[in-house]
Amino acid sequence: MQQRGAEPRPTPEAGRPARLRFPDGFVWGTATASYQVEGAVTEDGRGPSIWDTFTHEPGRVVDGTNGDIACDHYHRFREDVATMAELGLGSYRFSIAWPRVVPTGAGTVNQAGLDFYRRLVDALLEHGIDPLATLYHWDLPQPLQDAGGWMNRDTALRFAEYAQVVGAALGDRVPTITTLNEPWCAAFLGHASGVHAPGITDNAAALTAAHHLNLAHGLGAAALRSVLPATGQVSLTLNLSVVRPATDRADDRDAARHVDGLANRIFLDPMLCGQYPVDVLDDLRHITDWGFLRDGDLATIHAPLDLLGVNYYSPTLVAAATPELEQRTSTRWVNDPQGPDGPARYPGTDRAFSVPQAGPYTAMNWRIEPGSLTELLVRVHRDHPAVPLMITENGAAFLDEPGPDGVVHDADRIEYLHGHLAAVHDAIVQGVDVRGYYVWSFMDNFEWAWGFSKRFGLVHVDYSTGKRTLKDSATWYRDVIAAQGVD
Ligand code: IFM
Repeated sequence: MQQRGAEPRPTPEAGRPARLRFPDGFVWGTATASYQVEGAVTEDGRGPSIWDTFTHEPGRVVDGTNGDIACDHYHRFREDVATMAELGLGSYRFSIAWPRVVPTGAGTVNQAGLDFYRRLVDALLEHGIDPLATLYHWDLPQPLQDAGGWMNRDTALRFAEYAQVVGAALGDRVPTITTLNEPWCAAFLGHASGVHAPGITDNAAALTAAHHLNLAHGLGAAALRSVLPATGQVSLTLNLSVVRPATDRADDRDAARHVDGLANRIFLDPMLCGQYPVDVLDDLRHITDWGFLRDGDLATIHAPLDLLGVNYYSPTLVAAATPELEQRTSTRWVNDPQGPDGPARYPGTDRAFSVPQAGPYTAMNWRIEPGSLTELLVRVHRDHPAVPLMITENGAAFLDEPGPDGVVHDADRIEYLHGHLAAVHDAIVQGVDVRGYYVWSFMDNFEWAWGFSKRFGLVHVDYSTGKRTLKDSATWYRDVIAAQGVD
C-alpha cells in the first residue's frame, strides 16, 4: 500500500463568511464513556473490568482516584438526560460497559446490565435525543484479561458475541452502534507505555493487541449486522493524528511518515482498505514477525462501515531520534498527549521524538490549533472518500471552577470549541462529508490516568456532592445548536 497523508494542507480561514451555518441534519451531540461517568461498579451484577483493577493499584492514577463513583451517572442519568434536552442536543454518545452486560466477558448475559442501557436509551428517545452507543471504550472484563486480554486472539471472538447480544437487545432503538473507541489507546497506552490499563510495557504485545482489536472490530461489525435492522448503522471511532515533521530534513520527514503509520494507517488501512501498510509492516519487523496475522483476518477486518468517527484534539510534531536531538531533550515524546508520568515508550519512539510545540495549550498541555482539524478531515476524505465522517470527540480541559457567582466562566473552552467548529465547517466547504460533531465531554469526568484532575465538561461536576452546574460553554453550545452554526 502506498504511503499517504503526512503532508500538511492549507486551510481557508481567510475567506470565511461571518456566520457559518451547518448543513440541515448536521448532528449536534456530546460524548461520555462508561467507566468515566457511571460509577456503580459493583451494582446489579456488573463484573470487574481492567480499569477497576488498574485504578486500585497504587501509583497508577496521578491523584489516586478511581471510577468507583465517578459522576454517578448510573443513578443520575435521568437528570443528565434532562440537561441534554435543555441544551437541545440531537444525540448523546455513550459507551456500554462490557462487564455490565457480560460480567465475566464470556457466556452468561446479565439482564440487569442490559436493562440499565435500555432505560438510558428510552430516556434519551423520550427527549428526542438519538443514542449513539459504543461497545468498547476500554473497560475489558477482568476475566478476559486474566486469559491474556487483547494479546489473546479469543478476546476478539468474545467481543463479537458481546456485540451480538447488545445489537439484538438495543438495535431496534439505537440507530448507530460503534464497535471500538480509539484502539490506538487500548493497544499502545495499555500495552506499551503502560499508562492505561492493563499497564503492560511491551512493544510486541502492543502490536499483537492492535491486530486483535482490529480483528474484534471486523468480527463485531459482522455480528452486529447479523442482528441489526436493515436501517441499523455500524461505525468505528479512531483517534487520528495530524503528524508533522519538525523540519524539512529527510530524516524528520521519514520520522513523520513512521509515526503517521503507527498512529493512523495501522488502523485506517486494514479497516477501510483491507491491508496493513507495507511501510508499517517493514518498519516494525525488529519488534514483531507479525505471526499473529492469519489468513482471512484482513478480509474480516475490512468490514463495511457506515460511518467513521474521528476523535481529534491537537497536532503532533516529530523529529528523527538522532543522538544530537537526544542530547537536547532529556525525554522522548515530551508532550505525550496521554502520559501523565513522563516519557512514553511505544512502537515508534525508538525512531522519532515528539517535539514540544508553541502554545496556546489546554490544561493537558495539548497545543490548540483548530486548522489542523480541517487538515485531518481533508486528508481522511482524500484517502477514503467513500466513508462519511463524524467528529465523535473534540474538546478541551481547562482549570475551571465556579467563581463567586457560582458559575464557571470558561471562555477558553468556548474559544477552543468555536475554532474547531469553524475548522469542521471549512472541511465541509471543501467537500468533506462530515455528518456531525460531539463535544468531549458532556460533563467533567474521570480522565483515566489523570483521575479527576482534568475537567473537559460543558457541565461542571462537584465530585464531593455530585452537583452539576452548567458552564458558560454549555449555554454557548445550546445557542450554537439553536442557530445551527457559529458566528
Ligand atoms: O477522556 C478521553 C476519552 O476517554 C477518549 N478520548 C480522549 C479523551 C480526553 O483525553
